[in-house]
Amino acid sequence: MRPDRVILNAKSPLINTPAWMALKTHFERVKKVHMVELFEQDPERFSNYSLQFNDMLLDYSKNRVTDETMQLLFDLAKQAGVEEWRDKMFVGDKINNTEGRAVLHTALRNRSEKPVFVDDENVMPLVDAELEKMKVFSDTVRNGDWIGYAGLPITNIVNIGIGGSDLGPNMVCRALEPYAHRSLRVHFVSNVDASHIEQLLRRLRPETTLFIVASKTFTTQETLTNAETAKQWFLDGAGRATEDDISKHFVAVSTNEEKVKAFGIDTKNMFRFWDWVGGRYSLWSSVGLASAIYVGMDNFIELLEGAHEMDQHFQETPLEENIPVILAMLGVWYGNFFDAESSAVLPYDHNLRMLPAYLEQADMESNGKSVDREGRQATYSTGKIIWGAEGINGQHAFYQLLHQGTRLIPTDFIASVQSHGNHDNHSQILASNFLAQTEALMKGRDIEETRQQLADANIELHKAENRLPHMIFGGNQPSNSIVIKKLTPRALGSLLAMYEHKIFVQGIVWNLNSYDQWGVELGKKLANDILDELESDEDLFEHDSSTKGLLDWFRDNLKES
Ligand code: G6Q
Repeated sequence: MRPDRVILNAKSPLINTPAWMALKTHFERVKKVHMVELFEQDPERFSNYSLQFNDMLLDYSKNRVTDETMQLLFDLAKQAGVEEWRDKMFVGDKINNTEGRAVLHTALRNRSEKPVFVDDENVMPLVDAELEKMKVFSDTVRNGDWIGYAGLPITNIVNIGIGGSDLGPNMVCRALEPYAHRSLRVHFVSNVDASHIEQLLRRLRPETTLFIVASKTFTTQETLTNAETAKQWFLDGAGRATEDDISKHFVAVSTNEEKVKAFGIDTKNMFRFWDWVGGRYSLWSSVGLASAIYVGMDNFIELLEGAHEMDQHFQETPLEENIPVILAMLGVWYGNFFDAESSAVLPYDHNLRMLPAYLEQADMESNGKSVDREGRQATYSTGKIIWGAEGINGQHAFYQLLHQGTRLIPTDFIASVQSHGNHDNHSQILASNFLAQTEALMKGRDIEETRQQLADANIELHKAENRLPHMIFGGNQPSNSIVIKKLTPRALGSLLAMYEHKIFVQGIVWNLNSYDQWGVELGKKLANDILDELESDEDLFEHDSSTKGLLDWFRDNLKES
């Protein structure tokens, strides 16, 4: 086996620090404790391990923790300087050290009067002006006053973007569907596979379609290719439309004015944001334009308000009662001490079905790093694999592994009590499944109980004994229950900000820069190099035999298509 190709001389010291070592010792003592015992020992466990924030309830009592565990985890957070780093983030210090940038998605939703400075400039007037521009534009489209080249109002909005310029607004539109304008439809095109845009365009008419080209850099190949295809479709399909009509059907969201102009979009149709907003943290900025049009600016502002309230909670609440901090430290506990590889997000609200995909990016792109802030090797696990799907569907699919697999998979169960649907019986069934699953994951089913159930079902003794080992559930699988009263724009804002801050805290504990993404940049560069080779049919770069073999296979078969 070849040795590691990357050998960094320095190692991050985290695992030798007092707080870490204290947790290690503690872990050895408590690792086998079953949650059933913890609940038996403390009849008040629910009230001791749950918190309320506005209309949100966090119950973290079904975790493999004691008071001592939590105290040691908070000690670790303090030792890592979570409070100091948090304060630096909110005041615009350039905590994204590899790119020399501030990290200020919180300024986008700063609903207080407080100024926020980047390089001595108060950015709040810029933020407010852009929000105002979004309001005017979204009102105009929603009221039917934005008239296309053929004299018709807009009925379909197509957001062309990828990654951070797609997942956030897409997820928000799905989550807030009940608030959507009834005669507007919104679509998201991200994949450069032509099937994506073609299948959509077949259903649309140029006269009534508005394209939002969303790209922070305005250099992303997939987005610009899709945008060019859309432009061509518009010009070809629109009959008497000319280049001048593009301004009625194409707007841009970007930080890069030059590139927007070069693409042919009038900069008066450009919505701005700034380099201190990371792509995956940008849904609060003008990247949220599609969602603002879809649900209306008032609801978009409510979303910001909800996030701002969570920002205040995160800033002002002691660590011991601080929801993002608690969730983050529980994640550290399982990832670094129990060696949990992944963590599942299981929303039971259908409208939150895109949340897992959104959080996959938010979390894994932020904390999927193996080098610490100072460039030293991280000798401990960092970001976990985040995955998930609608909880209720998962019960009929992958939950088997959660209940009886060999891995420890901590879960976030998310529910809204009051559905936007009109059938109460559905809500009760949904809630009962939610409650039953977290209970079963915690308690499991021991041998005696299982034997009794088999006897009650009149299963013959020898069959029952054969079946017995397969029907035992170990339990002790941790879960957080995050329950909101109703999925309103405000509640959604708080929920998303909660996860953003959880990710932040974990990044600080692991001493990472959560705000760069060199892995993504690598993908963009490599693809461009290989594209040159595909287009020119010449071998321009050295490749391993696998990549070369595949490249040739693609070349041969692309010629045929
Ligand atoms: C987000 C990432 C990445 C980015 C996309 C699109 O944090 O950097 O997902 O959002 O690559 O980039 P553009 O917005 O520049 O097109």
